[in-house]
Amino acid sequence: MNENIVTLERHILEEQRKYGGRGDFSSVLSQLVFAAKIVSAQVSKAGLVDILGNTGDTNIQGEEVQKLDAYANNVFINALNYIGRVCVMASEEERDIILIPDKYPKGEYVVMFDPLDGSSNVDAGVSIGTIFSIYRRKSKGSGNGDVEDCLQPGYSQYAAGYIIYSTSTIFVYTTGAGVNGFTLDPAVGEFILSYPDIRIPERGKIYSINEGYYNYWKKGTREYIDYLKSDENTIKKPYSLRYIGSLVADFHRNLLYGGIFLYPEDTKDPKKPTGKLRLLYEANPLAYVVEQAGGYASTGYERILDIKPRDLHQRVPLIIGSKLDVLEYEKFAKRNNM
Ligand code: AHM
Ligand code: MG
Repeated sequence: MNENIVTLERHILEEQRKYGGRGDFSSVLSQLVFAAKIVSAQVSKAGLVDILGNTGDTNIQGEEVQKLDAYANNVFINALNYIGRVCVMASEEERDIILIPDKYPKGEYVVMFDPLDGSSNVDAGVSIGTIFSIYRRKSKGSGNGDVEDCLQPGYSQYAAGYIIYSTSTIFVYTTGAGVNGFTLDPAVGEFILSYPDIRIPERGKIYSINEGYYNYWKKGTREYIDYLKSDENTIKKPYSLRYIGSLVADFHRNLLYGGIFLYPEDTKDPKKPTGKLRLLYEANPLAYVVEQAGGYASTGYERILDIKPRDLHQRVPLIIGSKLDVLEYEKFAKRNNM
């Protein structure tokens, strides 16, 4: 074997040696890697559910088949709850915080995740992903953590990342010292370093937004999108529109090639006037990744990582990607959206 091949496990180990510690954090990360492999295997069989047994139905072995997002949620919870390193979890799929069962010891870390983002795309075989965010606990003692441990601002994140289930499965993460991506080699079941030290171009050529909502956006957002396509835009023209409708996939492409992803606030659903995406499970972890890669994430008015969360399922406008593009959007938003 080529001695320069860096597996994700090796990377985790080398980081631990570099920064010291008892390996508690490494074991949280290793369990996320393990869960990612399980979910990846299941996602790759997604097109067969109609044949092997559908959601809510029983399959040919007489077992109930779970929806893929509920399945992924259970995989991540069960991979993390017994290791004695986690004190509390939260998931986009669960209304309340997830406590560690009494029989297991509790640890120092808080883990939050969106177990399967973009799952409405599953039936069409479109890329989907998992997004995760890790914090140190704030609560005292060695018992369960609480909701305040989960409501820390994004700048306090200890680590964050995502897994994209696509033509290949890719695990991208940061611990605050750059961003690295690893591709799963299905033949040996290992993630191999394939995108070392990812840097997002300062300016991109891609914009990603659900333009069908144009009439529901605020004025500043409409002006910004008009501007990208107009002759006034002398910086980089034309921008290409790329929108998969699967956040992890749209984000990952823009991270590699440069670009801006926008899910701004709109008036489409008066119950969700602040956009659709969740601060804790989607915006914060991706904001941490993008900043570590040299990009920026904003609501249009303020830095995502500076927001003090109020509740577990809070939604925020999310504008994220190449730094100069996001800063330019902010100018339009601050002028005409507020
Ligand atoms: P989900 O968490 O219910 O899967 O929804 C999040 C998804 C994102 O992946 C994607 O960016 C967005 O919803 C697309 O929404 P829309 O169809 O409104 O453009
Ligand atoms: Mg989601």
